[in-house]
Amino acid sequence: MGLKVYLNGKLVDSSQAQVSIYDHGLLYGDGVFEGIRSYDGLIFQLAEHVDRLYESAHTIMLKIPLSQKEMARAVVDTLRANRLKNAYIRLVVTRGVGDLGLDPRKCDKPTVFIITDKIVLYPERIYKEGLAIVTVPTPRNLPEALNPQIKSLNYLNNILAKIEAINAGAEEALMLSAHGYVAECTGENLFIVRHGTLLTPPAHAGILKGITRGCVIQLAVKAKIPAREEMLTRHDLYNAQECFLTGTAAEIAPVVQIDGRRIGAGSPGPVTLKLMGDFKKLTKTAGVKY
Ligand code: PXG
Repeated sequence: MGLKVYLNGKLVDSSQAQVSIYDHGLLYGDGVFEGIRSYDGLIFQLAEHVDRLYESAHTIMLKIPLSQKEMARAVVDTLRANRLKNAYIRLVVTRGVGDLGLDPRKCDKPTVFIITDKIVLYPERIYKEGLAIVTVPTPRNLPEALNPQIKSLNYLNNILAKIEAINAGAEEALMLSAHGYVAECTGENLFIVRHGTLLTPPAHAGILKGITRGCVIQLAVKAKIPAREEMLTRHDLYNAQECFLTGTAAEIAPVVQIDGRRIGAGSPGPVTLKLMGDFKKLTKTAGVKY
């Protein structure tokens, strides 16, 4: 028997979990999602992720047929059914089944599913030695056209960037805004350390304000590391002493090379290592028990 997934109110075997080809999540990317982690039986930042899911849904006028409390409960139930202590949790809500037109009014019931599975992280080597990333030609979506705070099922912008990074032989893509400022990577936010100060692009650079990003800023404040948002150029990145990425899947991943330029000493720096340690502690102590 495979893993159980939550699908529209029921726990079913993953091999039996099916969604219609008329689902607008599939036909149009009309839906929203979240990626969450659990560590040693603690769900990390569950309320923050559920809040963000409901905010994304509200903006696209998608009414989720569960309360936030019921959604959190469904996450717990799914994890328990699979006896997973360390999991990657994917929450998806789509517009549901409709016809072949765009009109969301034709979809009367949203599709809700929750997958809990083992996680595939970057290999351990990445956390010791750091990543090499490259700037890709595809700019991040114009936030005026599609606000990246909406975590929608439409990730082609990021997927194109990922393909460009892979084609260039790099592990991850650095995406710029349409104006050429540093935005983020395909599923991670970016930070640099410049003369002891932690810097990261603000929301108006066209980024998703990541939950891990928020945690890292709080950890920095606690550790008395000055931290602020600032519009950054590639020049700022090339000349930083340290650089790292943050995301639910990646956690904190050091970056040691950007577009062929070595960053700092070419190995994970002291601020990065301190924050990685503090973050690890946080994941093991804070969270919703199940
Ligand atoms: N930027 C974008 C565009 C993202 O999609 C982040 C930043 C980091 O946000 P959090 O809240 O996770 O700190 C994301 C995260 C994955 C994966 O498995 C991650 C995301 C989406 C899809 C897959 O790495 N989103």
